[in-house]
Amino acid sequence: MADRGLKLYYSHNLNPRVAVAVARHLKAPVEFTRADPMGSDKHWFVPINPNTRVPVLVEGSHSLWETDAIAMRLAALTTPEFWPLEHAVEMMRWVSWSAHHFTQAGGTFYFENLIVRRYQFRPVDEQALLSAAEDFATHAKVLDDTLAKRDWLVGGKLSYADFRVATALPFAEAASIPLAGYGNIQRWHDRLLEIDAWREPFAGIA
Ligand SMILES: N[C@@H](CCC(=O)N[C@@H](CS)C(=O)NCC(=O)O)C(=O)O
Repeated sequence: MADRGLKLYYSHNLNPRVAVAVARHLKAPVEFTRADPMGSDKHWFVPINPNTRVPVLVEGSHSLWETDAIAMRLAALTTPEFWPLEHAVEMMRWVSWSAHHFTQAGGTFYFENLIVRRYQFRPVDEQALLSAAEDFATHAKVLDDTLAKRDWLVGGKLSYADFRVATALPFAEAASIPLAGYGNIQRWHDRLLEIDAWREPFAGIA
């Protein structure tokens, strides 16, 4: 693939972690640039992402934000089977379910137990954690039951759906995400952790 001057802005948080893992797994020819979009880089970040969030994929004069859109673009450029268009509806189902249910719940543990505790800009919201625990239990059962019957979520092989649904799981231990008892999820995530790009997306970069 010709060098398109792709630049991926990232931090080590949940969503940019997924985008970096995708880029590395697909061996996309991106230049990785660590950024602090809500802090020291805010003044120049707004034009490339008015939401002041990472990840952002800059391609020439075009900037693309949202992890899912970036993953779709990188797959289209390098490895279309990672976002299989013949399974577009199933892909959409799991990407949406991750955002609205499973990673929504897991992300609350990440935010309250890691980010809020680290930066101490407010007390930990214990009510939010209780509510997330309830949601997590509901949705983890759905995923665990699904994974009882298959190794990967869509089309019988690894795809972006697996990366996206697993967004919060690399932080499960540190963020106290209540994964115990979901053996199928744990075995599936162990399979993901065998992939270098998923296990160590930031190896060798800032
Ligand atoms: N919906 C966006 C969410 C992006 C987002 O919330 N990014 C957070 C990290 S998870 C961020 O930029 N936080 C500031 C930082 O990491 O420096 C996506 O899926 O890409």
